[in-house]
Formats: sequence, C-alpha cells, structure tokens
Amino acid sequence: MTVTKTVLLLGAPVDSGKRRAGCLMGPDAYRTARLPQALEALGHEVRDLGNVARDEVDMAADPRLFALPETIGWTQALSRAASDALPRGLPIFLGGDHALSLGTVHGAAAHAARSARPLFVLWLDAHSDFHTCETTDSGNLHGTPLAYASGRAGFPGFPPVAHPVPEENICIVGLRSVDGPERVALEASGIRRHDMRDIDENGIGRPLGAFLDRVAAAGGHLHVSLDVDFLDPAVAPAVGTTVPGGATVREAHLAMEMLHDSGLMTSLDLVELNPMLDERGRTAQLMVDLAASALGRRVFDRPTPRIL
Ligand code: EXY
Ligand code: MN
Ligand code: MN
Ligand code: MN
Repeated sequence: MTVTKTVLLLGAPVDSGKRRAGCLMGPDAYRTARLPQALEALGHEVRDLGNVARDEVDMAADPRLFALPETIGWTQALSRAASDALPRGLPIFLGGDHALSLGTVHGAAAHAARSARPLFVLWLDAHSDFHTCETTDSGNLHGTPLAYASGRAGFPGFPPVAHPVPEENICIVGLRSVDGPERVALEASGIRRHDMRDIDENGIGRPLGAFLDRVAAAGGHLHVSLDVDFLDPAVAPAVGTTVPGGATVREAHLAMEMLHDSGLMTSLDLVELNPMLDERGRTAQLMVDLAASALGRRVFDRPTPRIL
C-alpha cells in the first residue's frame, strides 16, 4: 500500500556545473511531462513551489573553475530551500545539473542534524562526482558534490560543511567513469561503491537492499540523487555526460520500487536532464516514470520480496 505524502516540487534550473547548456530547461520538461499529475494519481498531495532563485554572490571568478560564483550562489540558495522544505514534506528537486546537489545535500544534512537523525545518501550515477576544486581537471563543478557533502577539503568560498555526511553512510551505484584522483580518494574512503560489473554479477537488488537495511537500522534520513547518466544512454539520451553500459529501464525501476517499499527516502534530486539532447521527450518521460515508481507506482499492490 502506498503511504500518501506531501510532495514538494522545487525547480532547480542549475546550468553552472558544466559548459554545455540546457539543464536549465529541466524543471519545465518535468512539468511538461506531467510529473505533478503522475504523483497526484498515486494519492499524494503535490505542491509545486516553483523554481528556486540563485543567490547573487559578489566574488571573483576562478579561471580554473567554470562559473564558480554562480555555483556558490546556487549552493547557498538550494541549501536553504532543502532545509526549509524537509520539515514540510518530501522535496523533489527538479534539475538542473548535478551541481545542484552541492546545495540540496548540504541542506538535507542540516535538517537531519536538527532532527538528531543520521543522514544517508544514495548516489545513482555513472560518475562518482568526488572531485574537489583542487583535483578537477575539467573545472566542471557538477563533478564535485559528493566530495563536498562528505566534508572533503578543497571548496574555498563555499558555505562551510557543518554536518558532513559520514563516508559509511554514502552508497554510489552505477559507476563506470571514475577519474584518477577520484579513484585514489574513494579507495581511501569508507564510501560504499557499486560499479556496473557489480550490478552485472549481483543484480541491483542485493547491494541496494543491504544499504537500505543499514539506513533502517540507524533510523536515518535518506537523500537520493538520481543522475540521468545512471541509465544506459540507449534508453536515456538526454544527458551531456553519457557513458555506455548503464542501468537498464528495469534495473532502475527495481531500485525505485525498493526505495518506495523501504519507506526511507526523505528527499530526491532528479539531475542532469538536458532537454536539448532529448528525443521526443523520452528521457524526461522515463525520469517521470522512475519518480512515480519511487513514490509508489506498481503493477500489483504487494511489496518487493527481499533479494538475498
Ligand atoms: N569526472 C568528470 C569531470 O570531472 O569532469 C565527469 C563528471 C561528470 C559529472 C556528472 C554529473 O555526473
Ligand atoms: Mn552526477
Ligand atoms: Mn553522472
Ligand atoms: Mn575529469
């Protein structure tokens, strides 16, 4: 049975995390693909709070980093938006590129700390997004939010991370593109990471189920960040950072269905959709369908059996 919730939709038209423009159209694409109606059909109360506005930040640009002041402005504004929304419902952030999670996870961590509950983060992505401003070779800050959330040094000018997410509370699923400095830092960390070979060998249900068990045992809040490039580009072409060999439609739906059945997800990012690169809206539609699965859409009304 679906427990009905108050779902808060917040547009986050962040396009500062990389050079290729287009993600700013993501929030409107989700609305056009009828995300609000899909969630209402499941019985949820859906409130579209419109788009978040970026803070104006008066600082010098850094020639090594693309759009640093803009990204810091988004981080400040989205941290506040997440922290304000979480006591009122389940926020879904309609991206926007993955730089938006610099803010949303920061705000979710502040909210979890206020509630005296640990925050867990599930990162569904082809990439680890574990660069700092010092290690990034592209200068694209959408490749950094997980490093920032976990409290790594190397983010001058960004809001201080008062509540870093413990490495052991972070799980990345879908990996198939990790840069050298990210690999070194990840291997030295306690972050759980499941690459596509792991999913090939074990399925997606087993590693995800083990992580959800840990969230439940700790009584944690769970922030989920779903990057379009987690999916195979053959089914989700509308993203600038495609990597072949990604999750299938069914693997992604099973992950969402398990999230729903766990009842643990407290906030969700939908990131990296670039409508300029879509084919007749099919990536936007798939992301809407995945969000609906995460919020309780199912064929039959029965829980997913635990996969051991
Ligand atoms: N690791 C690459 C870089 O740092 O530029 C690619 C990062 C892509 C990040 C996308 C959003 O997941
Ligand atoms: Mn990403
Ligand atoms: Mn990615
Ligand atoms: Mn790189």
